[in-house]
Amino acid sequence: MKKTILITGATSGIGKATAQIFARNHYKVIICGRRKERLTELEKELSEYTEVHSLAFDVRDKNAVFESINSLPEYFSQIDVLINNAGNAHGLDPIQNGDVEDWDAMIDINVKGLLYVSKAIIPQMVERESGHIINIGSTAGKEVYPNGNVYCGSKHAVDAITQGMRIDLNPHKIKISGIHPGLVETEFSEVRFKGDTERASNVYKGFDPLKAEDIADIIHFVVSRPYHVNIADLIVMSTAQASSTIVKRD
Ligand code: NDP
Ligand code: 8X3
Repeated sequence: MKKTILITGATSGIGKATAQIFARNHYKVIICGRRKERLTELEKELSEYTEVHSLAFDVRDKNAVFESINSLPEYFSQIDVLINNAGNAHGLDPIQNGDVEDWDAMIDINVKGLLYVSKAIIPQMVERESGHIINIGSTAGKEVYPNGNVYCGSKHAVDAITQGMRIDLNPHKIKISGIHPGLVETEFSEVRFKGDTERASNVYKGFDPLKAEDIADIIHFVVSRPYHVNIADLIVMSTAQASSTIVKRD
């Protein structure tokens, strides 16, 4: 029987590449994000390989999260794998200059959004005593870099929540994995720098950054291990990167 995967943040970057690899590997795929036109386009593309269902909601909107997930047609309602990927950085400022709206966005999306989506799906996994949840953290969840303050805090929270999930869901036979990428060239920096494409592209200049497909490939590897193998925690960086701030550029 085909397994079903739900991916948040599938309209771009890591989430989109993850939807593509799982569709090609014949999972039923539920793609989520706010941008409906992108979901429609991706649904069309992936439908060549498998059955696809789109859910448009903002992970910050608790009611929308529960209503959307509870409204899934029966064919898609058993979720075997959840990829909590939706998230972004907003701003890169010293704490004293930080924008409170940016802080709200990062905590509400990266932390609370992840919790809402998990809360909507975990009960069915507990009932079935099976399932796999992968939380996309970051190297920013393993170390703190200058001006990263609240984004790093949000990803440290994801790391702690991932560990907590693993402990609490262990008796229920549910696998929990944390994947922590370094610099991946996606729309991430465009969002962080509020559409300043030049500043965004400079982040990835002079070295070979990770691509969304590199992370998607690793997510697929983690999910496709036999039941007794759980890759609990994984840090992935470009070879040019030694830490958040040490990158060998040309
Ligand atoms: P992108 O900006 O390319 O993708 C972000 C995705 O998150 C989009 O699909 C976006 O969809 C979705 N999203 C953002 N806000 C919301 C919201 N409020 N409600 C629902 N969906 C939302 O970035 P990446 O692919 O790089 O980022 C994916 C994850 O990887 C994030 O958690 C990020 O923190 C993490 N990460 C990224 C790294 C990088 O260097 N790129 C490195 C380490 C971790 P839409 O706008 O349509 O809602
Ligand atoms: C994204 C990686 O270093 O830009 O989480 O914070 S970094």
